[in-house]
Amino acid sequence: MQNNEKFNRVSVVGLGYIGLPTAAVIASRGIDVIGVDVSEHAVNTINQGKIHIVEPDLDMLVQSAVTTGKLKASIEPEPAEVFMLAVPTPFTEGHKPDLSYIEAAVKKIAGVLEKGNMVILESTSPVGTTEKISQWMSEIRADLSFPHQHGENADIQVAHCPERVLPGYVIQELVSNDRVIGGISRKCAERAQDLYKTFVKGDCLLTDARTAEMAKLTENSFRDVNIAFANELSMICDQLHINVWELIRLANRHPRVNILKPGAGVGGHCIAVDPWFIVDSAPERARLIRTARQVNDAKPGFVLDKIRQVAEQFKQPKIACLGLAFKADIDDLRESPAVDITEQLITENLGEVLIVEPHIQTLPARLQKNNARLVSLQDAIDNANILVTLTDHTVFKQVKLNRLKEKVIIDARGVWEQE
Ligand code: SAJ
Repeated sequence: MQNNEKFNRVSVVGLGYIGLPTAAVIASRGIDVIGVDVSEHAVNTINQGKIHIVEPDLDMLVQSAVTTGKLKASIEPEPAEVFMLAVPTPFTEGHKPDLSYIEAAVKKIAGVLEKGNMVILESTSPVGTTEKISQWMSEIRADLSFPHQHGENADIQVAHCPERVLPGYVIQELVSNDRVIGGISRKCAERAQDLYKTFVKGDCLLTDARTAEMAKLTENSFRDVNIAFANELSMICDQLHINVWELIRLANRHPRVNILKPGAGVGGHCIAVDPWFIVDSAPERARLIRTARQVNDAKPGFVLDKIRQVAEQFKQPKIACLGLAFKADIDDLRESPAVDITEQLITENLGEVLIVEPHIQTLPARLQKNNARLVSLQDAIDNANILVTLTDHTVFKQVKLNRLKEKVIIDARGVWEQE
């Protein structure tokens, strides 16, 4: 069903990994989109039809949306029928959610709001945030009515529709994934659904705002808890001298068992963050979720200990760290346990650190030290004494195992484990 006629102008606030693809996809449906961001660099880049982040197929989509005049970026907000907020929600000291980006975005758009507009929060947020947004706006715009006070009769609709796209597949998943849409009132959810139906092929599932907030946190906590189970198993198996990869392969042959993969730790800005929002809201109850976070956060330290142990066998070892990205086949180094492990090795000066990351051209500043260099996979295999897999990039899996015979291997990602 095409509902484009219902929306002429949509504003997306925050033009990062979620906001920019969302803006471009909506623009591709023929709706005028005005993207707002605090970064002049991002705004200028987008207005030239280019992109400032890496995501497959996004460049072409943005270029065409800008060329046809459907997408425009700006520092300052402009009037629109819908405002979609896609700004970061990190945590501060003590794993407390930091809502300052949302608050700043809300204050920014409040001035241009008009009766009949809708505000949709896309950022992953603690339970209660959508209601807070309605509250913040009502404090600034006493001339308008909001749904936390006036329900179905409010001038402004406010809803939460958490993003759930997987980095690397964003353009595809933005369209194909089902969406959970939570309104402060039913009318808010229904109006938001009208917008999502213009570009989503998956189902739109309506609920209240609090349940939608919790649904997103639950999805990522589910994954975190399951990865923690795999990581804990890997550490138990190490102690018991059992090959964890073989063990998981065998256990997964049970029809109702599906264990995930152990790794060097859980990275990215979602799975390692979102469970803390649940813990913060219900600290007494969220025991399993908290423990899972702690288990996953402890895994990089375990991998480091393994490297220290084997490094002792050498006078001045060459240690190859394979992969810096937080997961396979992407270039995103943010919140990556692989970067933390590599940095620690460099700082401890255990030997020369050869870094292989095929998706980058230069090392991040924190790794640019005399005892470290970015090398090719070939160079690492030829020259390192110890090889550590920190990311399971496909290119690493293609290495012929007979080339690794003379090496000490710490395969934290199971890259070279075979059936
Ligand atoms: N990881 C493992 N073992 C596994 C699976 C993942 O160690 O078996 C690690 C990865 O290496 C990585 C981390 O977990 O370091 C997270 O990777 P991921 O692929 O599980 O997830 P993200 O962070 O890229 O994206 C997640 C997705 N959520 C779920 O799959 C439930 C995505 O759909 C969300 O939209 C995204 O978080 C988000 O923005 O919240």
